[in-house]
Amino acid sequence: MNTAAKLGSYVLGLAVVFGGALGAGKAVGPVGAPPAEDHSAMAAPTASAGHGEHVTQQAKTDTPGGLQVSQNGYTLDPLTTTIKPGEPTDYRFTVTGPDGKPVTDYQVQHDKKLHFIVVSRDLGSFQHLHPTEAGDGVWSVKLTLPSAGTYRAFADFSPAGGSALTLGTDVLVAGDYEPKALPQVSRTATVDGYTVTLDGDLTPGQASKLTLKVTKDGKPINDLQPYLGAYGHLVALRSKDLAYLHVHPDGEPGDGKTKAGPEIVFYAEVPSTGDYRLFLDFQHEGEVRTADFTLGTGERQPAIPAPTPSEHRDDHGH
Ligand SMILES: [Cu+2]
Repeated sequence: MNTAAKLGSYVLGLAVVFGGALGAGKAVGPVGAPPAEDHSAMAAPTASAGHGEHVTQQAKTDTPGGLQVSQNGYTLDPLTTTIKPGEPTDYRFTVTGPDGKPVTDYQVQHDKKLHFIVVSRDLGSFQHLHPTEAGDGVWSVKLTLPSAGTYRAFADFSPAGGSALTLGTDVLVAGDYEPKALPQVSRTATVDGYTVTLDGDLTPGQASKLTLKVTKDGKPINDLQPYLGAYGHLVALRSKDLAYLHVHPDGEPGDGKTKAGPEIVFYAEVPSTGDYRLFLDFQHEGEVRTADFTLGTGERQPAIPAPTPSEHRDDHGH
C-alpha cells in the first residue's frame, strides 16, 4: 500500500472510530452497522467552519486511543490476572467483538494482526510485543514486567470489517513500588551506543513533523533495516493519562524515495498541550532497539530547565 492510501485508511479509521463512539453514546448495542451520522464525523474536520453542530460533535468524540478497555463494541478481555515482578508470564487475552465472541479475524497492520504495547504507568518502561494466536481468539504473549507497580497494556489492531482501534487495560504487579518522576524533557536519546536526536515540535491539533536522526560514534546510520514495514515505529503516549497516539512514518522502504536513515520522518498529531513520551523502535544490524524521549508541546528550546532539588518540597508530610 502506498503512503497516501495508508494515510487515507488511517484517517478513515479514525473517522469511523469517532462515528462509532458517537453511536455508542446514544444506544448500547451492536455496533456492527455504521451509525448513520458517520458522515458528519468524517466531514467535521473540513466542515467545521460553517456548521456549529459539527464542531460540537467533533469535540465530543475526539477521544484518543488506549484510554478505554471497551470501545466501538470491542472489548479487551485479559485472561491472566497474576504477574510477579521479573518473572516471565504467559499473558493471555481475547478481544471480544460486538457479538460478544472473541474476534478471530483481523486485518494486518504494519506486518502484524495485533500490536501489544506495555508501559509502566510512570512511563519509565516500554515494550512493544507481538502476541501469537493460541486458537479460538486467544492471544498469548510472553511478558516479563521488570518490577512491581501498575502497567498499562495496549492492544492495537484492526478487526476484519472494522476500523483500527487501540484498547487499553491496566496490569498490576504486586510488591513494593516506588513511582519515578517523568523523565526530563530531552531531544537526545542513547541506546546501545546509538544516539537518536529529535527535531520538530508537537503542536496540539496539528500534524507535526518529527525528524529522528540515528547516529553511532558520531557517524550517521544509513542502513537501517525495515521493521514492521517501516524504518521506524514511533509510539507517543500522553503523560498523566497515557493516551495512546499511533504515529506513522513518512514513506516506507522500497517506495523509491525513503532512505534507510539516518533520518526517519514521522507525522504526529497530539490532542492537547502537555508532556508526551515518545518511543522509537528501529532496527539495525539485525536488532530492534528503542530510543525514548520526553517532549512537551509548544516549547522551542532543546530542553526546559529541570527543577532544582531544593524546589522539591515535601508538601505531603505531616
Ligand atoms: Cu507492533
